[in-house]
Amino acid sequence: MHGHVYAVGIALALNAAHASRDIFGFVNEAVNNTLSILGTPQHENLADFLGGPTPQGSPWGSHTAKDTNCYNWTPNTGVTRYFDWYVSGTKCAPDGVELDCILVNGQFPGPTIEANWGDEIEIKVTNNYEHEGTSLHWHGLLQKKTPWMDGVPGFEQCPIAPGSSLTYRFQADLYGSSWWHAHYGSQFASGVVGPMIIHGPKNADYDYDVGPIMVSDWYHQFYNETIEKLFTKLPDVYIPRSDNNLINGKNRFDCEDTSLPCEPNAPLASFNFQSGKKHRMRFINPSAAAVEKITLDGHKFTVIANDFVPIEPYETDVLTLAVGQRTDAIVEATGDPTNAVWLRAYKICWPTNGHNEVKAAIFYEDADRSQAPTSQPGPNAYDLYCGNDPLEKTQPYYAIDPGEPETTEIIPLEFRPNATGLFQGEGAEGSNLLWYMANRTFYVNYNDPMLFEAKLGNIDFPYLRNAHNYGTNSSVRFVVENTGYQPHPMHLHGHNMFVLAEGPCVSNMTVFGNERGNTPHATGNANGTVSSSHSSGHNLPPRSADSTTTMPSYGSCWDGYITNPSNPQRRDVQMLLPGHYIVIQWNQDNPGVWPFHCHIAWHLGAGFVWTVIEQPERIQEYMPIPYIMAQTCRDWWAWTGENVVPQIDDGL
Ligand SMILES: *[C@@H]1O[C@H](CO)[C@@H](O)[C@H](O)[C@H]1NC(C)=O
Ligand SMILES: *[C@@H]1O[C@H](CO)[C@@H](O)[C@H](O)[C@H]1NC(C)=O
Ligand SMILES: *[C@@H]1O[C@H](CO)[C@@H](O)[C@H](O)[C@H]1NC(C)=O
Ligand SMILES: *[C@@H]1O[C@H](CO)[C@@H](O)[C@H](O)[C@H]1NC(C)=O
Ligand SMILES: *[C@@H]1O[C@H](CO)[C@@H](O)[C@H](O)[C@H]1NC(C)=O
Ligand SMILES: *[C@@H]1O[C@H](CO)[C@@H](O)[C@H](O)[C@H]1NC(C)=O
Ligand SMILES: [Cu+2]
Repeated sequence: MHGHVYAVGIALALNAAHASRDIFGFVNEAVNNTLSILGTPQHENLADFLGGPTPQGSPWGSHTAKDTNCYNWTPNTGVTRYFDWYVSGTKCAPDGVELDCILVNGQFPGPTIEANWGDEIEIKVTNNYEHEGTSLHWHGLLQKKTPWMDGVPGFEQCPIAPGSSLTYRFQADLYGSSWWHAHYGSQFASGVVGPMIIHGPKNADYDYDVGPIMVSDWYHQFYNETIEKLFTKLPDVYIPRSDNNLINGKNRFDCEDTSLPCEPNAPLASFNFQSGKKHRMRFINPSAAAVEKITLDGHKFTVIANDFVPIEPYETDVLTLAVGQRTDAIVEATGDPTNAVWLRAYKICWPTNGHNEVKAAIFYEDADRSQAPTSQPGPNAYDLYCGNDPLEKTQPYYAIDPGEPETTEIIPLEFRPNATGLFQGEGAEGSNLLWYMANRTFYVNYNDPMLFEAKLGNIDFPYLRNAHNYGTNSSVRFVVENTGYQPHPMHLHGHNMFVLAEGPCVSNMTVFGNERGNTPHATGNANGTVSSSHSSGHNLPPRSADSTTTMPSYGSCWDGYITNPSNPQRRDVQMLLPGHYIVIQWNQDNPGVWPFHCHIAWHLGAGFVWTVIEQPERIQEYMPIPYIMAQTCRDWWAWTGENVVPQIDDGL
């Protein structure tokens, strides 16, 4: 069976023979009440595509990954996949620690979207979370035919008011592995996430598709408390630390480390291997902040795709995923049929309270499933490097030469208080730290989506919208310069970015205050402990290295060298390391109003957003924004007429 839609009221048949104390991911409501079958024995391998044999052999006919430019061709399958989702506040306990969460259909991770390339996807989203609006974003899809369906509040829609629904409908315009998540506040850090698998042509052979493997940090604090503390008054600087690490929403916790209600022995995730066969594993990082290092004891990965971009396969023994990133890898089961080994994920590059490693069991077909694996970690299991694999290694399978851009922006980053006083957020009682991109920070207006204003011909947005009109330029290049000591996974909506170059921007001494490039608070150490003595009692006070004054002249970091100029890496999230720059570029082939932002929840919420206005004349003249989008605003305005929206953060 493939492609189930696990809707509300899912009843999971628990096999009584599977003892409830089995640690390997049997859905067990006593200790893990999140009703997700991901990473449990109930989850089955995925098919090559949904719906069985077709007259053309596949839903995309004879098109291959090698010969198809998916930025200008998409199959039209005529098939719609329907989903019915309810967002609600609930208790959940993925690792046995009971918390307030916001979940879709009571599941964590949320329901899987599975479709074929070119299918339509229709998702009715009802907001049953009584305290707040919400909106869902379909990460990595281009939304070329329906840019109003991208799900960013204040950009393409009003939030879905409590008690209201919005039916999203869009085409699966790229293929591969991805995720969906709330884009309202930082709701995604409290559970509003799930996988999205789009079947398309293969660029490598394998026997089994193991399906989505979501690897994420986990906080034992509800997201709005974290946000409120982030916006406390200087000189207090609050550093949100993650509490645990999860694979498909599963791990256990040492209950002595928490005062919250806690059940020990929550189940771990498990997956099945067949000896001698090749397995496709779809790794996704939906963390709030951490970089994940993923290894599989005694096995190698062959990387075949990054984000929604198939690449020329290469081998590695460790995968590095920053927030929002995905890697599809093939693992050959080289062990014998009785083997059982650990899949490991280790969270780095963000302060933690420990519990950095999560393990899931990989059982070969004849393994003793009652025993935990005893395999040992590989040499790179606890590697601390936050960056993605070198650009030389990650060549797209379908080559595109980006050419020279028509316009270029240099974007230096800063983390500093509002020089003139308060953050606009109503809840903030004084000056606090905000992110600035080229001296501009960001704050959204939920009530007035920018795409709708652009449709009316108004693109003269308030300063705090940080909006930049790239007009009819055929392509745009950004040089983003990070002189600070924090890493930033940079995400652009509506496009796959060409990643032309990356490299160091300033010396380790300037960024970190030492030549070794050590920064316990930013990159973590082997056990994730954060040194509080490092900087006068605070972990991350504003340091001079984060201020524009330390750079002699912006635009001086990149020497103009492009990696693989005729076919540079493309993806939708790229890691920008501390003290480094990245050079990205995209073709303006998708009229819309798109955010370019850091995907760390606690940075995204603190002003780290740049608004790209792409081809506004075409928005005004041609874009048929449907009536339901206006209705969502009317519902929102009605709700906010009677309820106060305490928007402390920038809204995204
Ligand atoms: C967080 O949300 C809950 C539910 O709306 C609310 O009761 C609580 O006051 C909020 N906390 C903060 C710090 O905003
Ligand atoms: C900075 O403070 C001023 C004065 O209080 C306020 O008008 C402005 O909106 C603030 N800027 C931001 C980005 O919050
Ligand atoms: C940054 O913006 C502020 C206004 O918000 C302005 O006063 C200041 O001169 C700008 N700084 C630079 C270096 O452009
Ligand atoms: C290209 O973008 C720049 C902003 O970087 C803008 O000033 C210019 O008007 C745009 N050119 C066209 C032809 O739209
Ligand atoms: C800076 O630190 C990094 C580690 O973060 C190290 O790899 C690099 O060699 C250092 N650079 C110099 C010039 O010492
Ligand atoms: C964790 O790291 C800190 C700082 O490097 C060190 O002082 C401490 O001993 C380490 N703890 C363990 C259990 O390794
Ligand atoms: Cu960031």
